[in-house]
Amino acid sequence: MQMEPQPFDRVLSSMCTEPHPVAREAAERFLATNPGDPGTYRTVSALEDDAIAILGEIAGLEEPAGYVASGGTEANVQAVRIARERADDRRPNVVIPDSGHFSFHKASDVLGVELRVVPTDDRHRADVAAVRAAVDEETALVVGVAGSTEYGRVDPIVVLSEIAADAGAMCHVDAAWGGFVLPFTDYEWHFDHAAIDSMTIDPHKMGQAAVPAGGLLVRSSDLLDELAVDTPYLESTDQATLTGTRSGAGVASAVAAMDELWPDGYRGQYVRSQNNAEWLAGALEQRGYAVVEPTLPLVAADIPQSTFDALRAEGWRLSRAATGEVRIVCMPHVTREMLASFVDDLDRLESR
Ligand code: 0PR
Repeated sequence: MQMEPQPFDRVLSSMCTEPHPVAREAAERFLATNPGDPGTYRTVSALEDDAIAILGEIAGLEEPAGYVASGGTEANVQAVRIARERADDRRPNVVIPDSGHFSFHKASDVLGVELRVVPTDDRHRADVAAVRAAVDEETALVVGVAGSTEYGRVDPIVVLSEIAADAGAMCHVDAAWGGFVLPFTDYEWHFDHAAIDSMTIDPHKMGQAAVPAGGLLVRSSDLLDELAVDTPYLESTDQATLTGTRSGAGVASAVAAMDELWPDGYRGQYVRSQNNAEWLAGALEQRGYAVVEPTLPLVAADIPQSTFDALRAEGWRLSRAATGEVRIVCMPHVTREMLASFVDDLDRLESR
């Protein structure tokens, strides 16, 4: 029996989306290639250079360096690994706001670094005073989030990077989700704006590439050397990625999507998504729900548990933030029509 994937028409909390048609086509074409062996799979290896060049342009990186990872988790783990390597023999700690993604907990487990999780302020952004207080001479890395998973908020990246620099620590920005919408906002989030050492920016989220396509960028290629291990029997001599064999489909689809959409296509999508988020926030507020204002295209709202359960039973794919709000991520597949139908269902269920 042939199985079909779940349709996107009621998916509201995911950070994945329908890949752009050109990305889907490129993924299929490169399905059997392995950029983990660039000596053999030369075309996809060249495409990876293109991917990093465009990601670098998006993120304001003058001399682009990095690689296409399996996702934001791998990119974040590797960023922590680079910082740990740079921190010499000290037992290092990583300072991160509580809005940081759970992949940093995996990094901490795997790499044996201490995670110092500090509170966010009333706007769900890293509390700068708390970050400053947590940083000490053993801090290897300060993490800022540019587009948080739960509320889509952007930390004060410039200040965080200054705190890091003052402490002799590195600064990592997690723009896994936000990286493809932030270029069209006034936020200061990228390499040109601050002393950032590394960044996660995922084509397989708002970038409309096929999974798996995460992005790790580093300020200079010597930072990648911290990750490199020798690969004696391959034509290439070392490998900086965490995975060995990896998907050429992700790499090729990332390039196809970015070639097609950067910048105008992404700008148009940002405008549509942001308008949708603001429309939904307004509709929910009108109905008396407490809403976290969508500063990026992500709406969080206090919807009672019984309604949440009823909506899920109707097929809406929804999840909650740690503090309970329902999250609606306005990904490219989330149209105004879909949101209107969601609000209709909400009205019908609430009036029962
Ligand atoms: N950094 C941030 C800010 C993220 O939001 C995420 C994932 C990651 C890193 C990790 O990225 P990968 O999942 O690519 O490794 N945020 C979503 C989340 O955890 C991922 C997700 C995607 C969840 C699709 C569900 C889903 O259907 O909620």
